[in-house]
Amino acid sequence: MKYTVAALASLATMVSAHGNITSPLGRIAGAAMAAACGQAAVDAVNIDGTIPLENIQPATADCNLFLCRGATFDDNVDRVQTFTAGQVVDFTAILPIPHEGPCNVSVVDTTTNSVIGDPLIEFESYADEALAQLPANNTAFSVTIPQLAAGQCAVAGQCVLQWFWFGTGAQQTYESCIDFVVA
Ligand SMILES: [Cu+2]
Repeated sequence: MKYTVAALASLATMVSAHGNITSPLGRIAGAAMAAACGQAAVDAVNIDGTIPLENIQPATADCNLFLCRGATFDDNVDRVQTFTAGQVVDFTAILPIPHEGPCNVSVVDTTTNSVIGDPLIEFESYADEALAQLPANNTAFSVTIPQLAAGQCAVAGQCVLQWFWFGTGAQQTYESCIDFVVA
């Protein structure tokens, strides 16, 4: 796809970072996402990995932005991490443009896009731009891998740890996913 000058200019205005998880290694956008969401969506995410899903125009009905901001397992089969129940997993977030709102990290069943169990960590008020400085745990926090039912999250692609943040005032939704299996 060739971009017009106007399209490039509109892409450029989207380069205004908001937030993302930088560790553990998260899902990235690739060919499978491009097939469902369009190459422009992949390009937008690759230009600015911190954009909210509202900034992405899905190309087809198969583009599910409300799971991992459209990033798919097929593009991330070599990024699956193995955790054990009780393991403490450290997260690092970047929040260049904070927006106050709720945030959580949950185990999500990717087949049904449903949360398994309780959130592993939950913030009622996250990334509050009214604060002079964000609490340290907004950008560095840990979760503990829960004891799951037998067979749950045992197969790669079945489950992700999803960081979900909604900026209430900005009306922007952020999602980062880590593919994992429980050993
Ligand atoms: Cu934002």
